[in-house]
Amino acid sequence: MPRFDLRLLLAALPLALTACLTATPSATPAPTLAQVTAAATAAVSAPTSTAARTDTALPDPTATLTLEATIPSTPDAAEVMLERYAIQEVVSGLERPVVVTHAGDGSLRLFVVEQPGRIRVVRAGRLLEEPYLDLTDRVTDDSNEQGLLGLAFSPTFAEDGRLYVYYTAEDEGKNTIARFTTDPAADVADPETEQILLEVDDPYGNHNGGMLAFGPDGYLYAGLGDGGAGGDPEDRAQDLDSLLGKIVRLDVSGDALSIPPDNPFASGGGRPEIWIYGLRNPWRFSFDRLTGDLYIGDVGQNEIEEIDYLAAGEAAGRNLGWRIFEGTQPYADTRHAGADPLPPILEYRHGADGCSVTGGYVYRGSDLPALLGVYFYGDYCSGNIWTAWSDDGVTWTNQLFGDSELSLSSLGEDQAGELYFIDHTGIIYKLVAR
Ligand SMILES: [Ca+2]
Ligand SMILES: [Ca+2]
Repeated sequence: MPRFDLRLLLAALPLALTACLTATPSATPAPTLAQVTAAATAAVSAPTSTAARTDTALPDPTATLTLEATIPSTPDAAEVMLERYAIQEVVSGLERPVVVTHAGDGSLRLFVVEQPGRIRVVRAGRLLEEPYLDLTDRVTDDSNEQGLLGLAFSPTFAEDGRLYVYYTAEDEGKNTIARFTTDPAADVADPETEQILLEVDDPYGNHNGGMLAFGPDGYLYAGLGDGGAGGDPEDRAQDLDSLLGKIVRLDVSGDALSIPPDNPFASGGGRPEIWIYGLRNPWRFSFDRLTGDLYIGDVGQNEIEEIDYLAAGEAAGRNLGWRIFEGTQPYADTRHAGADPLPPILEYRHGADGCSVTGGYVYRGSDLPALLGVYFYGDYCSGNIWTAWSDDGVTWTNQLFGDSELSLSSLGEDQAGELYFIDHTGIIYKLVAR
């Protein structure tokens, strides 16, 4: 198969960060990656890391948080990285792919979501012609952020045959979460088995969220955008009576949807489905499959893209800031719904770095041991792929991994934890060693 080289931006972009040479990655990741990380010193403007974050940061919407970047100082890393890794084409010919995932059933199949409303199967490297599920009759993608946006298989799919999708409904553009049930071994599912679990009215065509993922607790998490337009005009992300601008946490283990009893507003104070709030458009988020930590890429307004991090057990009821803040910058003085906003761990400004963040995954595969524990994410507009890691969840090291030149709509994992990158133009790539 052809190889697609990761290429570093070696042009002399101004180094916009102030180096704060405090963090030397230790146990995680392994030393080989620590060498790779020095590429930032080769003049790439990597996203800034918010060193020394505390739970009480950003108490004052009129304040501006000072950022300090942590940039490793090992030289010649760009060469090391170029020698070690590449992204390799797995399958092409897809229509606007936005998800690649697995069913956890040992079948080694990859499932790819095409935004217009189809799920496709890749088996043994081959894209099956017949769609796994064709929902184009009920999905709208009239607006470029609408469509079939999310897919998650039940953690016990091999037994229960349940899968979950998130789409923009033909019916008034509602954000819709639905379950389908199928023979787990089949390569085609039946669209008539649909059971709609949650519908959320959506006033505008953009910011529709779309991520679905099961957490380590077995609950289904879904990311909803703030509804859209610009600047969250109805202040929904801070409104605890709205599901827009939230990540919700749902118990789908029974036949009907139910609310986990330990959801933060399960017994009042807001919609019981809410898990965290203050999000603008959490297009992609993921749980570290080893630690259960939550990573969110929250797409910014006009200036700042951000990555949020919530350690396992510390996420419930947190306010991630929007629209009081865009990244770490005050955006709009707004009603303060509850807890103090939690700042991002990483942010970057629109420009050469990109314009729309694509949250990714912590690498937990077996093919690339030097990358264990490293979070990969990127930007849709620039195609940049970055890595980030932390020993303590407080001080983060962030590093450009490469300029993929992809329209990077999503990252994905297979069952083994190997990483994939999706080019929205129709191609899936896998991260490989050279
Ligand atoms: Ca919307
Ligand atoms: Ca935020």
